[in-house]
Amino acid sequence: MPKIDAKPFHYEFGYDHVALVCIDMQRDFCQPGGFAESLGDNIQNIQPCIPVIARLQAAFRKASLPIIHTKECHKPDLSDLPPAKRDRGNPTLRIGDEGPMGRILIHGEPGHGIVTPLAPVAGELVIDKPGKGSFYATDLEMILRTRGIQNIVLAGITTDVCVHTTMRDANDRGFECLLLSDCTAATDPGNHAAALKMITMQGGVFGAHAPSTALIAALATGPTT
Ligand code: C5J
Repeated sequence: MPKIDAKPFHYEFGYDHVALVCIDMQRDFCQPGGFAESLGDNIQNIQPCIPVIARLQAAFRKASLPIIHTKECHKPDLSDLPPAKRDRGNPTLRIGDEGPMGRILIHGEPGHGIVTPLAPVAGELVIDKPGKGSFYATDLEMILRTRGIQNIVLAGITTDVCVHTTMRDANDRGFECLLLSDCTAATDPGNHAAALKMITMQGGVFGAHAPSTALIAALATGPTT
């Protein structure tokens, strides 16, 4: 069983029980004119993780291991968008408003799509989610349990919001989580660092974190080691 040098503990996983969950790598978060920019967030802080995640995805695909993608979005009639989410803050465009990439964070619009370098390939599951956590109002838990997944590797954005919420919810459900520090990003680098630090408290309260290098090397070696 491979052991990854992670913080605050070595992370072990079984090749038959691991899945990569790539969270919300959508144009609406990564590209100009989308949801993140409308909130005043600095998307330049999240763009550098795109090529690193692409290398990670390639390693999972080469090892024939599952990748699950999530996309944060809402129904065109906004029936799954509570005012507590839509009315938050003072953005230039709110969820559902028409922007340069179509309606902000709405299912089926160009902004809702995953950025081209990280696009899912045939056979990979894509989960639409209305919340921050990937388990809320989705089939993710059933999908993972049906496939015998016990180890979740987390990549995507943003570290401090949707990735952290997903990691916490996964830990509560008994999944062993590894967050990859160079395959995640926050619009505020200080929040990214804080999110990593929080993981290490209490001996790894939600799991562990590590850069992707050791995991990619382990995947390349394969299950015989
Ligand atoms: C946010 C996310 N920040 N994917 N979504 O609303 O982190």
